Amino acid sequence: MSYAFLRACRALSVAALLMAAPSVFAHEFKAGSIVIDHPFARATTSRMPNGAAYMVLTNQGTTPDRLLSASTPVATEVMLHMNVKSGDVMEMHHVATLDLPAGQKAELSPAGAFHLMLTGLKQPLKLGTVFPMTLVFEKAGETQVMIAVERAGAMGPTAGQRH
Ligand SMILES: [Cu+2]
Repeated sequence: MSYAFLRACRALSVAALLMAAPSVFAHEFKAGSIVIDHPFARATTSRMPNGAAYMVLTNQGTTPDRLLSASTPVATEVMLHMNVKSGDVMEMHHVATLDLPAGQKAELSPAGAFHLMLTGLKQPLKLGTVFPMTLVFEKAGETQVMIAVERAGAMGPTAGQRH
């Protein structure tokens, strides 16, 4: 199936959407029975055309769901990528959807198998800012989350850290 890209908020300038993160940032979102925990991206420089976003998706419901697509005003496209080891080389493969089985957790992390690739960044992702991303789930529907831009090597929340 083709990957649907929603292009919301086109009328708003990208600069207006890159705002400073408030000091107390409730960094968990909910769409139906899907909990989206700590969505973050790594900071990029002006020479980097692409970025990546990570988050933990938990399906607290009793029926399976799927992440169908994602979009953000700060990039041309958001694609779900899977890291696949090919010999000694790690390749990124585009996958159409991410399964979210009932009662389970799907982790999109720098060390894990999946991430959301932001291609065609319209400006660098600046450390300490946040930007919106729309996630579309098969059953939970469409929801907007705020992605926190962390340092370039960020691996996500450290154990025990509250966010
Ligand atoms: Cu990728």
